[in-house]
Amino acid sequence: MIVGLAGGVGGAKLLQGLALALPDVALTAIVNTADDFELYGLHISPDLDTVLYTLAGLANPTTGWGIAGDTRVTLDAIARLGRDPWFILGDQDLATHILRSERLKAGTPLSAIMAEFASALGVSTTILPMTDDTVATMVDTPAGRLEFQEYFVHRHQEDDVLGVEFVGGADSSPAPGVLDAIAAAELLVLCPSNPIVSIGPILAVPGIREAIERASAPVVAVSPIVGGKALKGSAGKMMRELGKEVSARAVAGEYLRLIDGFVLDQVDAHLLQSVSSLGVRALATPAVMRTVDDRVALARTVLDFARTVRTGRALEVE
Ligand code: FO1
Repeated sequence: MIVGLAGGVGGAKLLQGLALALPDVALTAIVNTADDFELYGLHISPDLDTVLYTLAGLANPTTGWGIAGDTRVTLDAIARLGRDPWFILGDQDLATHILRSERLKAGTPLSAIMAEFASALGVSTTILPMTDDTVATMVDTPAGRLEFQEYFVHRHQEDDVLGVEFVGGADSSPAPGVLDAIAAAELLVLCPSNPIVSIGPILAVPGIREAIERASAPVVAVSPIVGGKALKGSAGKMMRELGKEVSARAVAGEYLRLIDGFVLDQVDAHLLQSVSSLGVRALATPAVMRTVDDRVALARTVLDFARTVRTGRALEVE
């Protein structure tokens, strides 16, 4: 079994590559839910839905999130009633949020709801939320403490980031199946998602980091930073504002003692030695996934590389 930890768009793309490269191997995705929020009384789970739609072949190819060809009739009507439709929810996408909210209100755990959705859409990958509990990424800025989507979408990531907190994280428990999947994994992949606000919340759920540290499988991370910039989203700007270097090497540094191998893009090949000096095996390869073929190719490279990395995360650190 292969287990991938993922946030939204970048993580979903590599998960799709893994699913297509190894159609007969069980794949489990453990997905960030700390970006979840409520809007119009509905529970929105952006990263879970991005993974679900991508694996179902439904994702909007331009944005990576939302559903291809979706319309905005409801959102236009919401705007006509005087509300600023700052978060784009297509009509088909809204069906997911309506049903999920109804099921949550009836007491069904998020993990069970995602299993139902995956089955309905013919997705064989097990898509697990990191937790069924409520965890919320809060971003501290000069304008005050902001909910993640308020910072990320509504305010266009323009505020300086002074700090990040995963409220509820310390009191949360892994969703059913998460720890078992990690223990049973033959390979663990930290997908190319923001290390701070996508993978960070998953590792903050008590028990998950420890389970990965204990896992006998090799752990390989793929850098979301290419050429000193984030492929998507706010990782670069956020890392800089938090006083971190914006580089693939800094991402590897975030995962110290957790990973055995690190995959970075070929344009960052000059960082290989510096990543190796962290005690992590490193590989440079084309890591930008523009097409579905790119996703499969990167997945195959990660799988081949994982066979060569030595597990033993207590490696010496410079
Ligand atoms: N990202 C945006 O930048 N703008 C949006 O309006 C937006 C809407 C949206 C709707 C559903 C969904 O599943 C994701 C959506 N995203 C949108 C992506 C999302 O906000 C972020 O990419 C993730 O939360 C970060 O991983």
